Parts: sequence; C-alpha cells; structure tokens
Amino acid sequence: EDTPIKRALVSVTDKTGVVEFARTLEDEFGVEVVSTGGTARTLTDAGVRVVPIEEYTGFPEMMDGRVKTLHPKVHGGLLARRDSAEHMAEAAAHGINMIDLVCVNLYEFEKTVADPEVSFADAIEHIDIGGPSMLRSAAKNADSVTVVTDPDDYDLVLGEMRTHAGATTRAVRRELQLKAFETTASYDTAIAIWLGDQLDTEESARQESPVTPDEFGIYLEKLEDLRYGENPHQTAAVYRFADGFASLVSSDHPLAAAPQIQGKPLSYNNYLDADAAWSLVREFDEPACVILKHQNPCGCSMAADVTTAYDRAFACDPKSAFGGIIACNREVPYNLVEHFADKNKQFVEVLIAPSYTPEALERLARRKNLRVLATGGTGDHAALELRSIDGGMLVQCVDTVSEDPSTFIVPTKRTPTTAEMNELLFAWRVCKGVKSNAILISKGRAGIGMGPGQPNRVDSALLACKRADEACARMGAEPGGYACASDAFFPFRDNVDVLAEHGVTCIIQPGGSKRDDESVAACDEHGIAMVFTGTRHFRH
Ligand code: 93A
Repeated sequence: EDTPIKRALVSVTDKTGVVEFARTLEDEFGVEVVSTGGTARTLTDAGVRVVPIEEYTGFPEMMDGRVKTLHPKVHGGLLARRDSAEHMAEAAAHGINMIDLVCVNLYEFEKTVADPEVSFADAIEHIDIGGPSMLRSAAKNADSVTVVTDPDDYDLVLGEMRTHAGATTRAVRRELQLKAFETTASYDTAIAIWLGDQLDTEESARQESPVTPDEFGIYLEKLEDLRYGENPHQTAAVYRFADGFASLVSSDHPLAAAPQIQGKPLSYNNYLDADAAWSLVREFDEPACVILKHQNPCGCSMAADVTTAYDRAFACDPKSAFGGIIACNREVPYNLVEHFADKNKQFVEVLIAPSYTPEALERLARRKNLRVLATGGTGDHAALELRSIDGGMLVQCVDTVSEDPSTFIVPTKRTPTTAEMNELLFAWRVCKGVKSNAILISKGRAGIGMGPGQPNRVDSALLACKRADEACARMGAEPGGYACASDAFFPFRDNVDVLAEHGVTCIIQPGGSKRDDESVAACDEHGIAMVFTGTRHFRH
C-alpha cells in the first residue's frame, strides 16, 4: 500500500537544502518536480528539471503571486483518495494528476511583523494562503501523501524512500501529518495575535485626544476637549502649560488661564483669534482696541479712552468686524458694551479684556452666548512661542516691538513731522500684528487699511490702499494723508509708487534691501518722508 512517490510539488520560502532534496528526488527516484515561481527558478538555476506550476495547472500565477497553487489540479491531486474508484475517475475526467509529496514552507509572517516599522499592508501580504492550504490538503490525505514542511526532514524522507523502494511508510507520514497541522496552527495563531494587537492600538489611538496628559503631563495640563478643530472633521483639545513650565513660556496674564465669565465654550478658531487679538492689543501702553478676524486686525485704534478706541476700531472696517473678536487693553466700561451691543451693531464672537465694570458685566449678561474672557491684567508678553510642525516643534522668543525710535534713520529728503512720526509709530505696532506680507495704512491712530498675507508685497499694498480709501469714503473723510507701515523692506520701488498714488505721505519700514536707494528716490520724487527701523516684524 505504500506506493512510490511519482510526483512532488515543491514551493518554499526558506530554500535551505531544497536543491539537494529536489535533485535527489528526480535523479535517484525519477520523481517529477512541480514548482512555483521563485522555487522553480532556484531549482532550474541549479540544473534541476522542474515543471512550472503554470504549466501544471494551465493557469498563470496571478495577483502578485496571491494565486499560484490554489487550483483544483493541485488540491485535487493532493486530496483524491487513491483507494476510491470514484475519486480516481473524477480526477481522470478532469485531467488531474496525483501529487504524492508536498514540500512547502511558508511566507515568513512572524519574521516580518517582528520589525516594529512594518506597515499593516506589508504584514498582510506576508500571510501565506496557498502554502498552508497545500500543507492541510496533503496532511489530511497523509494516507497517500507525504507532507514535508521542515528542511530538517528532507533526509528523513529520502532515507525512507531509499529503504522502501521510493515510498515512505505510513508511520512517518503520520508524524509528518501532525507536524504539518502544528505548523499551520501556530502560523494562524501568530496572525491572530498580531491582528489583535493592531486592533487594540487602533482603538486606543481613536479614543485619545491629540495629546495625552500622561505623555505631556509635566508640560501640559488639559483644559478641555473642543467640539472640533479648525474644521468640524478635526478632533481637538486645548491645553495650558503646567506650573513650572508655564513660567518659562507664558506671559503674566496668559489667554489660556483667563477665566471665562460667560458665553458658549470657545472653539478652536476662537482660541487662535483671541490669542492673536490679545497679543496685539497688549502691545499698546495707551487705551487701545483690536477687532480681529481670521488672524488679522481688521480694526485697531488707540485713543484717550477705550470706548473711543473701540468706536474707531469698528469704523476701520465695519463689514469685516462682523463676527470678529474684540480685545481691549483696559477695563471695559458699560458704554463700550452698549456701543457694540446696541441694535446689534456688531456681532461679536469673543470679548477679551483685563476686566469689566459691574455695569458692563450686567449689560453683557443679556448676550448670554457671547464669550467673555477676563485676563486680570495686561502685563508682560510670553517669553517663548511654540508652534508645531510635522513631527516636531518650533520654539522662538516672542516678537515684540521694542526698538528705540531714536535709533531710526530717515533716508529721505523730507523728515516726518512730529504728527507723522506718531502716526508711523502707531502703524508700525499694528503692522506687526498683520500676517506677512503686511502693509498697514493708518490715519488718526486707526488702522484703516490692511493688506495681509499676500505672497507679493505690491498686492498687499494695493489691498491696504483700497481699504483705506473705502474707509475714508464711508466716514466722509478726505482720502489720503496716510501713514504706512511695511513689516519688511521694499524689494523694489513699485510699492512706493502704489502707495504714493493713493495718498500715503509717510512710510515706516525696516530698510535693508539692496535696492533701498530706488525706494528712497521714489519717496523723494513723491515728497514722501520715510523711516528705516532696522528691524523686521514678519508674522507667518
Ligand atoms: O500567496 S499565496 O498565499 N498563494 C498561493 O497560491 C501560494 N502557493 C504557494 N502563497 C503561496 N505559496 C507560497 O509561496 C508557499 O507557501 C511558499 O512559501 C512560497 C513560495 O514561493 P515561490 O517559490 O513562488 O517564491
């Protein structure tokens, strides 16, 4: 009953000893060796004759090798009961030849996932399907089929064949049967364990906030989860620097520590814009008000009192002020609230100030959705500013306007008048709060024209002039007589020409361009007084 082995299917990832094994099967025992892609190549290169699997099945290996031996001509040849006339008749009817020996070892799944950098897709690709299928088919039919999965067993099998006229004994086939199922069982267990681990990590990643307090506990303290991030599909949370670390990076009256007196919870964008507004308004010693939208101050003014500052900031650009953030550097009195709340003159997202009079608070309470923050003071700026980049963090000293006007240089023929100089110093401060490339036009201590965030400075200048002219038209004021600040130098004279055309009479800018001479000449042509500060204030 132990019939000699006539045909073997050899398909191995671990090619140890396979050449000698297959060569001996063929040369010594006349076995026909059928083999898959890589194995077939190894054997052919070593001079062993093989029948390629495609030739055997009449089907090409396909789908990147996912389907190479999964074919009835393989599994029929392994599973057919040799003692069943019906099985043999069916096999004959479908041209299925018997395979008496399978030599298979599997894709190295465990070795692949042992690398912590492995991708999920790569791990999945290393799940062997065809190999275990053959091992199982062969092992199920161990009555007739010899299944070898361990290179250490090649000699055992050849020894059997030598002593049993090219056949193996049932006892050895039974041993190999057990070994085959032990192999596929532990193979599948390894896959199941690894997949389970992946699911656990994915699950916990989904539930975690952007930062876990565990990991960042010494630096950060979670204030709250936010409804969403910059957009509704982004999850987000807000943190404040923990004690100890806070003294290093926070200002005296930080936004993140400001108690919220009333209103809906702040959104992610509320926080960002409140921060930008607060850091600009606290730059001023005099009473000042900033109205900010999308990171840019669409209104900014300083005046003798904070309510007047608000009125004038609002007048800069009432249209843009709608839905903006108001920041004040003085206690907010009743009439300021009245001015924006009366007849719903301005819809406000957030109001931020050092404090509020009791009457102001009473008036604010009638707008119960309005978010009101009280910082308790203005005080010093933060020492450091942190921003994240992909996989890291940028840290820099906070940018403040600390330059001494007595060090400024006037390169033009005309020197600014005292009034012009005061206006320029105001514009210079506001300009620092505008996104680069920034051009800021002011008149009467109000930032009436803003050109933010254009990659081309001339576009910023054109935008700023347009807004300034519109503001004058709205207020019934004569256009022109403007002061202009530029956050960085003018690379060409074209900016000066645009500004002159719209009635700018004085300019403040860092200077330092190779073509400063051109800009100075342009100013002289137009009768503009220009000031070089020597310091640039980019805000990206
Ligand atoms: O991708 S598979 O799951 N699909 C198959 O049909 C198949 N047949 C054999 N993997 C399959 N194999 C495996 O290929 C074997 O278990 C062996 O580990 C490997 C041998 O590949 P080759 O000799 O073609 O390089």
